[in-house]
Amino acid sequence: MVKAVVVLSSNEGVTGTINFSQEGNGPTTVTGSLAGLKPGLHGFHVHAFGDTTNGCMSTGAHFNPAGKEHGAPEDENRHAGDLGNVNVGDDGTVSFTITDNQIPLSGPNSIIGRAVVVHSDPDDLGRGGHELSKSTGNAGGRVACGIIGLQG
Ligand SMILES: *[C@@H]1O[C@H](CO)[C@@H](O)[C@H](O)[C@H]1NC(C)=O
Ligand SMILES: [Cu+2]
Ligand SMILES: [Zn+2]
Repeated sequence: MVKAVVVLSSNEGVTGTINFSQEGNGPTTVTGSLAGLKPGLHGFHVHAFGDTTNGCMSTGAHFNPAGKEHGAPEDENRHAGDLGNVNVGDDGTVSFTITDNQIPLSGPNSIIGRAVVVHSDPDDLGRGGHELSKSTGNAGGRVACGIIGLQG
């Protein structure tokens, strides 16, 4: 079992911790708990770089080792980092569990050392018809991010 954790940082009052675990070459389970977000959907992605020298902007684009277009988690044509949206309640919090096959914690496409980014707006999952739909899901600003680190 490989485990990883993200502690989010934010200039906008968002807090949260996200746990990752993977058994062998099986799917990765992601469990998270976030607070301080506006109610509704927020894009939730793995971005390419674990670099926050210029805040969340330094984490680069969505992790995309296969050179695909932006999409929904269930799409064949998606970035590996496309984990869809989290749905925040009226109290500004959300707890969620995601299971995904494209975000391994070991091997050449490992997400260890990359970053999780939470966005201000909904991810349109590539379907919004906006000029950014096929690259970012038009999910707006980066309100929180954190580096994915190995956990003991
Ligand atoms: C993450 O894992 C820690 C233990 O390693 C646990 O205390 C915490 O509740 C977990 N968080 C979530 C959101 O599952
Ligand atoms: Cu993103
Ligand atoms: Zn994407």
